[in-house]
Amino acid sequence: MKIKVFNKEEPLENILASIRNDGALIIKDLISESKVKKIKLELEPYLNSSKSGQSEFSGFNTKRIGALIARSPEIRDLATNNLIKQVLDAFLGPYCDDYQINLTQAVSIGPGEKAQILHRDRGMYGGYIPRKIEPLLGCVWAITEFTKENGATQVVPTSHTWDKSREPLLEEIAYAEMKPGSVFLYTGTVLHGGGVNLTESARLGAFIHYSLSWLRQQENQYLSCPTEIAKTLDPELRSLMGYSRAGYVLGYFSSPDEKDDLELVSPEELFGEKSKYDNFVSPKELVDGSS
Ligand SMILES: O=C(O)CCC(=O)C(=O)O
Ligand SMILES: [Fe+2]
Repeated sequence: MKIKVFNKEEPLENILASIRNDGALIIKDLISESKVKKIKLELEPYLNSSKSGQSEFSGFNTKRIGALIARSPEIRDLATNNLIKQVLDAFLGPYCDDYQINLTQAVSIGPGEKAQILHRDRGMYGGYIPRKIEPLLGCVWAITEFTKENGATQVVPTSHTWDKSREPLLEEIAYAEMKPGSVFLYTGTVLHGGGVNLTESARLGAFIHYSLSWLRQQENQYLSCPTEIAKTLDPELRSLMGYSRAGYVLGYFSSPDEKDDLELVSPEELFGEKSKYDNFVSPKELVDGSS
């Protein structure tokens, strides 16, 4: 099977049809080569000082680092890319009032790495979410080239519609082969996994995953990017990271310091902003909105 590859000028409805039908797609050249080089330079010190994985799932020859928003200023505008947001609005929008960043992770698959077991990322929620709800969309930004030989993500198009017990045939597995600056999008339900790396150099991808904002985030954004850094960020990005109220009550806080006079308020107040939900829900809407 093959993954569909689109230019960034492709009409949105074709991109959406492909994510809905196949569960995965590639958008070519969404960021420039010079931007990719800058991201690589920002990530390198952290990758150089990190150890390889300690489990079969993480990969014994694979390095993973998080906190990409805090560590890589060049990555920040990838998280709020307009085209990606349009896809998220249409794809996750039906299941939530808002979506959020679920994780940021650079994955460097080193020489000699074996193929990762094919899995559905929604598995982290332990089967509590019915299939009719799609909880996640993953974006993998290629920082090096992705080839079948160097560990390009394996993905099984259409497997998001399969029964959980169905296993793919070899010829049903596709590979997210792409040049640096392209991005691979895949749903939380499609089968995928890191590829085998038979080459002498590492395959590097910057993962930004999004989830429904009523779900627990996989990477704790408040610890990975504490308030001192968050206050320097673009408000839209900060809100996507979870420094925002999600709906009527989710995510409010009180300051532990009584001098602050912040009691049951939206995180936005920390940064002198208002939550879009401040005047949003009438008592009737609240009652009607329950499932
Ligand atoms: O590195 C990759 O291409 C995929 C990694 C992955 O799917 C995971 O770690 O959950
Ligand atoms: Fe995965």
